[in-house]
Amino acid sequence: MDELRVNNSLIQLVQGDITMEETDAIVNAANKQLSPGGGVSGAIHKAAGPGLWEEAKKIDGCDTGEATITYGHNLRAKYVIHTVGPVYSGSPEDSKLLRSCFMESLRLASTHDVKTISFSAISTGIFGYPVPEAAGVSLRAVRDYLLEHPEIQIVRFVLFSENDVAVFRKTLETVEI
Ligand code: AR6
Repeated sequence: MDELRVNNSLIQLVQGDITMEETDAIVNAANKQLSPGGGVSGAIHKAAGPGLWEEAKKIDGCDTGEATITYGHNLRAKYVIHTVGPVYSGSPEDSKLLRSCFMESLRLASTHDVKTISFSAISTGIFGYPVPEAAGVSLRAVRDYLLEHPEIQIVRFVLFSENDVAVFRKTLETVEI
């Protein structure tokens, strides 16, 4: 497994299906309505069962760059943290919003006693964020958070494709502690 130690915490990269993760929380690349949708969100809702949407629809949506939390229902993870990534536009605002997705998700993790958390590659599918750019923003955001928050022990990126793992691995090698 590819990993980087940040003080006593670990950033890990794995290839796989995030719905199978046994971390305390998994992070969904959600839409603003928190509805099932497609991509990883559709897969998470399918695996979690209808209770997830029942719970999520009572929340008043989620803005881009923000995050909200529900239970994991039929998933192994206790919680699903839903964050809405930016639709890639090529403007400097994209990276600010993507960084905010990670910071807000991790803040929710800390306040819910989540010690291990798995992220999908937010915004890099339907929302069109180029993977090399997203990898840099995402990995640096997590590194920065872990430097200040030792209570989070493991942050795992669960990437769907072998190519995404290769891109994240190359980027992880450039992240300084
Ligand atoms: N496990 C891990 N990663 C996955 C899985 C899975 N089971 N399935 C897909 N991916 P996307 P976005 C990867 O499009 O770009 C939805 O409809 C996928 O290969 O799911 O933030 C929402 O409702 C890609 O690398 O998220 C929103 O409307 C990554 O997850 C919109 O899409 C993210 O791709 C969000 O778009």
